[in-house]
Amino acid sequence: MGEIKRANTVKRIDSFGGHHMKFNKKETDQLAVQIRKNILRAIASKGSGHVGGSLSIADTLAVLYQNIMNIDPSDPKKEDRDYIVMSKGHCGPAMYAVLAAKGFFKEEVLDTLNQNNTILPSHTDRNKTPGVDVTTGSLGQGASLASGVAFADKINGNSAHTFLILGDGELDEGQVWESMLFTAHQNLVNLVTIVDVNGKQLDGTTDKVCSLGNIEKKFEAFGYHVISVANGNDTEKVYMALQEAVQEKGKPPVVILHTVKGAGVTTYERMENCHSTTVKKEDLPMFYKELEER
Ligand SMILES: Cc1ncc(C[n+]2csc(CCOP(=O)(O)OP(=O)(O)O)c2C)c(N)n1
Repeated sequence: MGEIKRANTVKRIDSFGGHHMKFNKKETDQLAVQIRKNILRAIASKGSGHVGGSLSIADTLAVLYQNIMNIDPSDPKKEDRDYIVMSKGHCGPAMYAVLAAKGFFKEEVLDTLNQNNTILPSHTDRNKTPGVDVTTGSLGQGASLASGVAFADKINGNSAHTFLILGDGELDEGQVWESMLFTAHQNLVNLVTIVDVNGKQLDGTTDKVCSLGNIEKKFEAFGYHVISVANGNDTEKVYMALQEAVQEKGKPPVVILHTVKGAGVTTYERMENCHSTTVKKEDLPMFYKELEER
């Protein structure tokens, strides 16, 4: 964990994008389209992968990287950066898609997804990819890691935010609820939790596998400031929610996004199970066309 440590008392000045930048929906939607194309391209290079949960979180990643996060593609380790923890680490392709679109590395690298000696392993790994700060893949662990990063920042007086992305299926992990107890107990308002509620997990709907009940009420009961977004694939709605979250000073914020698994590509939206599936190279032009038109 040594490298995760930051210097003490790094203070954010006015460079924090989201607070001062006007939201440009067209630009953000264009980035979301590019992210989706990159996800499909990367997975097609391997033949199959985690399509559904990568596509459902694409709009949020566009908003975070375009409008909210303090990051610098030319200096991925800059000291006062915000951290992002893709706790549903199987959605590595979504992270690589946005990082490539933002220039952390060349888009051609996407074609090496999950191959030998790649810098883009199936699940996110902080030792391999520029822009990835936390290694994930074992569901639930990212939640504790994110709480730890935010706690360290609080102790050290750093004003950066940590953005934690959880899947709804991932909420079946007990470790998530332990980290929530801790986050509320330490009042980590610098930790912005985001839950991608696409209603499906690996082998069925979350209702069928292990019902979560009312996710909003559960977070509220744990002491969170709950922001629920009915259409979590609308960049403007997501932006407004994240703005509220980063400005929240009373309780740890959580943004609960109701999304569609496979969002943006009809073939995957309609598929009963698009969690991990094939993407054929020959279908890419058709998918790209749909993305540009929608
Ligand atoms: C501890 C652990 N158990 C099981 C798995 C296998 N697994 C990978 S993805 C997944 C489903 C996750 O569903 P969700 O969090 O809703 O992700 P999304 O639908 O957004 O892709 C499971 C069970 C895992 N990676 N880690």
